[in-house]
Amino acid sequence: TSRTAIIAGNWKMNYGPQKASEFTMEIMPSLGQLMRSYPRILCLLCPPAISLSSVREVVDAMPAPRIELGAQNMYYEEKGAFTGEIAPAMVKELCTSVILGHSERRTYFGETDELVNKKARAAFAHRLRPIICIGENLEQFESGSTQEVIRTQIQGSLAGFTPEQAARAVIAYEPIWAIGTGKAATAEQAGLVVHFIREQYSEMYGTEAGDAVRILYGGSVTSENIAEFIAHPDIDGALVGGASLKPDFVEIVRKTI
Ligand code: G2H
Repeated sequence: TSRTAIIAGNWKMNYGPQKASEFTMEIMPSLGQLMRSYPRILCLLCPPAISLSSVREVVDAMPAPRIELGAQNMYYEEKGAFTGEIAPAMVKELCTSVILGHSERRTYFGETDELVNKKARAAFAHRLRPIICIGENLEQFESGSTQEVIRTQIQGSLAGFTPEQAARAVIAYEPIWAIGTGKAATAEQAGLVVHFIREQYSEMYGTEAGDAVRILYGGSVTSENIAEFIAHPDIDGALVGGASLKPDFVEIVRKTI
């Protein structure tokens, strides 16, 4: 395919400014070398919002191509009385991308498809790349309603995009039962759902957008299993949680290229 791979490290609520800076310094030499050697991959570091500046400083000081920053969340309003939130323009100062609707946001903070959709529209308005997370939980998986759940999430979270916007968005398919559990989906399982997502996408936004959109797998990805996922023609990369906090993250990038 002509799609460039993406490996995104979602640090979740780990590493404050100091530790984030140290860890970035630790991985940048080997990560930078990989990125200089292989042009067809994009790497995203997504630390907690409070650590974005310190990671930005290290990345700027050790320049390497296509290593970009992403936020883990943001609000959709421009500014004002929204205590505790960060605005799209603030994210844009340091980041190219923003993770939206992660299952942890949906589960612990009540985010709905409607809210995720508002945030995604705000991301486009500020030329940020939204990484929109979808995925079924264990009960839905076991009752065989995965496709139905996925279809509803896609239609809700991605409603009203132009085909150009739709093509620029990134989708992360994260089966909730595989998140942080050490129990990754098989590449075959994940590949089937990712293929289904691409079909839905084509129906909504045309085959061009369906071909162009990058779809990532997320859920207990490590350097041990990344190759299987990448081998699937519909899977374009990974959203990595736990393993993105260790030098193993560089190994994941290495095995993607
Ligand atoms: C899924 C993933 C990253 P982990 O949440 O978003 O985390 O790799 O720890 O399962």
